[in-house]
Amino acid sequence: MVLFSSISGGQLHPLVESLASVVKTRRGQLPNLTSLPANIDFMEVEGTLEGEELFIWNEMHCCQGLRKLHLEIAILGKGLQILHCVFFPDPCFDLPIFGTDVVVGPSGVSAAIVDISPVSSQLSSSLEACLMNLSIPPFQQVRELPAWGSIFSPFVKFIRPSSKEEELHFLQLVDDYLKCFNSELLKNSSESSDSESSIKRYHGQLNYCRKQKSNDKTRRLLANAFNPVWADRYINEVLFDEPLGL
Ligand code: BLA
Repeated sequence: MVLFSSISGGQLHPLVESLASVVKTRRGQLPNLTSLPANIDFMEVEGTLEGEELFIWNEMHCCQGLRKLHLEIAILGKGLQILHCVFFPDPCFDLPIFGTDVVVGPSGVSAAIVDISPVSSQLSSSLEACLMNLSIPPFQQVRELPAWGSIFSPFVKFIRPSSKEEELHFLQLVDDYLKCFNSELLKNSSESSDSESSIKRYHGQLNYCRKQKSNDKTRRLLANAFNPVWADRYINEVLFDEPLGL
């Protein structure tokens, strides 16, 4: 975190800072939370893009029911900040994938997305009921999902917040989604790895990872800041590594 202040002039965008804190608080409520051993190559990364310094900072955990909880903040000079967070389930548990991504450019937040994405045909009825009960604020600028966005659930929110108030509404929404996700996790238990449903969820998670990897905007930014080979390794090994075979 020390490096952040030297690179970004000490200024994390308030939405990035508050979102990281929401994720950390909800993450801290999960059972048997443990840090994953750091891959030193990748946990803290520095590069340059068009003369500006790029810094990436990662946290990786696992807990009961989740094979990987990833929280990342990337800062490019004064112009660009990204918060990226995905909770990947252990396919033996009947759990979906939680994901949120916020991209802040020179003129403010350009993209804010949150979803609880199914890894089998649909979300469980208890999770659907929880999400359906939330009050969804009326965001003014709803963005269109790219073609690979078919992995997201009907509850996906992809917006460009048009005011500080909408940024706070988005923050509240992420917290609400995490609350639903956590309560689903707490009542879940493991099924055998050779059960038909575990195998289906494994393939569902594989599909999620492969579709996310086709997001050219992420790849382009990383390839420009570092190089294309490094970008592919980072995407395959850190951002969207595939679950180990069952
Ligand atoms: C878009 N992702 C983007 C954009 C950039 C990145 C620069 C374009 C912003 C815009 O269109 O306004 C870059 N995102 C990154 C980088 C990282 C990152 C470099 O996370 C990490 C180092 N992306 C995710 C996850 C989701 C996601 C978990 O990583 C959703 C849960 C979604 N990002 C997502 C979507 C877009 C996007 C849907 C818009 C893509 C498009 O419009 O084509």
